[in-house]
Amino acid sequence: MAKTDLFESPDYYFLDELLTEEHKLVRAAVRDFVKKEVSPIIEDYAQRAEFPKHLIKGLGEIGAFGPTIPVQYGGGGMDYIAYGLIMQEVERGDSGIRSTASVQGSLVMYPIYAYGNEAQRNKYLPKLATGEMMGCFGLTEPNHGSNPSGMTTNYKDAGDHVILNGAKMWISNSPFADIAVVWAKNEEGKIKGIIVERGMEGFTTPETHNKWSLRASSTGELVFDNVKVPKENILPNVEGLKGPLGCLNQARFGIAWGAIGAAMDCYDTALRYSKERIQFDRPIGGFQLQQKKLAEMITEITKAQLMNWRLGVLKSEDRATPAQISMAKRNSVETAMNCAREARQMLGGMGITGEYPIMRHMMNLESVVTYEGTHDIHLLITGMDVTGLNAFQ
Ligand code: TGC
Ligand code: FAD
Repeated sequence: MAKTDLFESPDYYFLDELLTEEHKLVRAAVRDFVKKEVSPIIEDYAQRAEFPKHLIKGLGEIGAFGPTIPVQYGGGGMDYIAYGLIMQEVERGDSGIRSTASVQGSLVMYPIYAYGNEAQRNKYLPKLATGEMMGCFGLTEPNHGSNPSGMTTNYKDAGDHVILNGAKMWISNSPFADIAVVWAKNEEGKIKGIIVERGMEGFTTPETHNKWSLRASSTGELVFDNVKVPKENILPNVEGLKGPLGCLNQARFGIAWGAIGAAMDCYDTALRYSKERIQFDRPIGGFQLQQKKLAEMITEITKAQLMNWRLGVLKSEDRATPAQISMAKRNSVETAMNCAREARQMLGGMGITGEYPIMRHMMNLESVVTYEGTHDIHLLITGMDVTGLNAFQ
């Protein structure tokens, strides 16, 4: 049976007063979409471990794909607060759906926009913005996750095209993506971005099964067996690891906002439940131990909302540093995981069922804390930033 989504957004420090009318309109449209299209179906799709492909068109219509990409290429031309709000609302529905939007906007459209030429921008961006074309991002390899600089995927010059070999794994959307932005080494060992299209001979995308997390998101591999890729598909304007890491700045920013969306949903669900569930002849919300959980949740959510808002302002002014983004990604995911655990306990046995969204959020967050740089990697990025000493070398 389709579920009614009763979500009410917590805003303890009146952060709405810092938003423009456009921000609120964008947020309202996404919230409405999530309530009507995502919440009623997401539990069933997650249980079946299936990505709800029919949502793609609607995600394009609400501007979830490439909100900050200029309008002339089909993007939303919006600022980073608007982008953050979109990710917050989408992940409030499900982290897997936000993953699809993050990958499409930040990891596929952004590199084509930032590092591509005009022909590449015009060929791909408008279709990616509507969802008519879907993309994925291949950086991680079986033997190179946290240390992508060691990647072995490579291409060799062969006249008007290159020959690509190697494999990527843990790639969101790969099983159904039309194109993949792949990071590979050239013959000089320099990392370059290259657009690989479905249908190119020797290119396959096997799906990864048996995930307990992000079950409503499709994850797979990218396998390149002597794939002939035209040279015109190489992104000309970046070289080195700063190419893919530059994309990750965009996506990690979206996760910082998105994870707090999941936290807000857990808090809101637990708050409502605590007022309705009667034990010992009174609502459990009247017990001090339950109030402690709620008070700590809303405190941490509010701190993270403030951090995200400030980061959004800095990002819109092009002043946010990668280390500031790392701090927010790490803080938001930790906050969300703690909220999910506490909220789940507050629902007692009901907390482990699909009647409520909390367990699904909790399981999803186990991926969110790992991808786009693990919790420990982001801690080390902060450590390096404040000490000036690099723990990676
Ligand atoms: P390092 O020597 O520090 O840096 C190499 C070059 O990159 C530059 N750089 C950055 N540029 C832009 N943005 C950043 N955030 C940057 N961080 C570093 C740096 O200045 C240098 O430039 P240059 O010009 O001197 O060459 O690199 P390292 O090899 O020591 O590695 C550093 C480390 C560990 C922090 C980095 O590699 C890292 O972040 N590792 C984590 C890997 C990761 O996040 N993978 C994510 C894969 S994609 C994904 O998970 C998508 S999930 C999507 C979804 O479903 O939502
Ligand atoms: P490892 O790098 O092997 O790390 C294992 C453990 O060692 C971690 O706890 C890590 O923190 C720790 N560790 C590693 N190095 C250090 C160090 N120097 N100091 C201290 N501790 C360290 N990748 C893509 O390219 N595209 C995608 O679309 C994508 N989607 C994903 C979707 C899902 C569902 C998942 C789970 C992953 C996805 N990833 C994607 C991959 C993701 O980015 C990697 O899983 C992540 O970067 C970690 O790499 P790893 O899994 O190889 O772990």
